[in-house]
Amino acid sequence: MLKLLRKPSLTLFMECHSGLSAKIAQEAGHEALWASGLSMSASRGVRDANELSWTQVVDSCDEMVRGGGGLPLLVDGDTGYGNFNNARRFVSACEQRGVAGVCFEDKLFPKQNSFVLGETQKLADAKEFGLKIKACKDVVQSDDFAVVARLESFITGLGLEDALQRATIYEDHGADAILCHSKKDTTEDIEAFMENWKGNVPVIIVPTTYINTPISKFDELGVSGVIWANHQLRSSVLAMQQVCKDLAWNHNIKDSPMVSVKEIFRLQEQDQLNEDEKKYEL
Ligand code: SPV
Ligand code: MG
Repeated sequence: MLKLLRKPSLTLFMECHSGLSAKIAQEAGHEALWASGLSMSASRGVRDANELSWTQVVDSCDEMVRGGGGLPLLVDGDTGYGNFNNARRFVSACEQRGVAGVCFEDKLFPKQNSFVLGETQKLADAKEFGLKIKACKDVVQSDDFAVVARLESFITGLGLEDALQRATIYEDHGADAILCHSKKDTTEDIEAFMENWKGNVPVIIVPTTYINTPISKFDELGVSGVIWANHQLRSSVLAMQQVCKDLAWNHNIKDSPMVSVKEIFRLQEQDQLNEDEKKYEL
């Protein structure tokens, strides 16, 4: 993943939350995947507030690594599920399962999603978070595995100065990349950060609220990675709500968007099993 983030052109990460969604992203031609905490939680019917255990997240990553057919997977590790020790155990478990990188945000456990209204969570002590990143880097085996430090300064209203100071501390403690998050509907925070930060590691952004910005603008600003953070989840919810209503109210699916059962079999590679049965069964 580090090679990918350090290349001159933008790396685009597509959200996934299951083996199936990872496969769909890979088939569409995406080059990298984002295992979204929001989507993994929502798809299991719980809040994005550390209601999923970290072993549930690791199990989901295992599915996504296999479903993504080799695409590098960056996993949303929230705040690291506790202190430096919990975070590094999570990193090791992810790396053992073929994950390509983990992102930790500088909030406190249990976290809340950054877009929750009225969210006033305090940030972690910057030095302590830096040491958490360092502890994670110290257990990573592969040179290409990325430990990403995510800044929540703009989300919590602390602003540019705090973001710049934190980014420098995190880079000094070995962060391979900085994820700069913003909830504005313009690129104002990201522009301010990119124009003022003097660090060297790649910067990743999550343009959920400023989704209509052309990606050429991110390139011009010097951003290295863009995460489309929740779009498979949101579009699938719409389709699921539609078909449930159609069947509940009209008892038919003539207007419901859906694929055939045959397409599901294709995505599951049923043909391969049929072939293998001929080979291995009497
Ligand atoms: C996620 O996808 O879970 C993220 C991005 O962390 S956000 O929802 O914007 O916090
Ligand atoms: Mg998240």
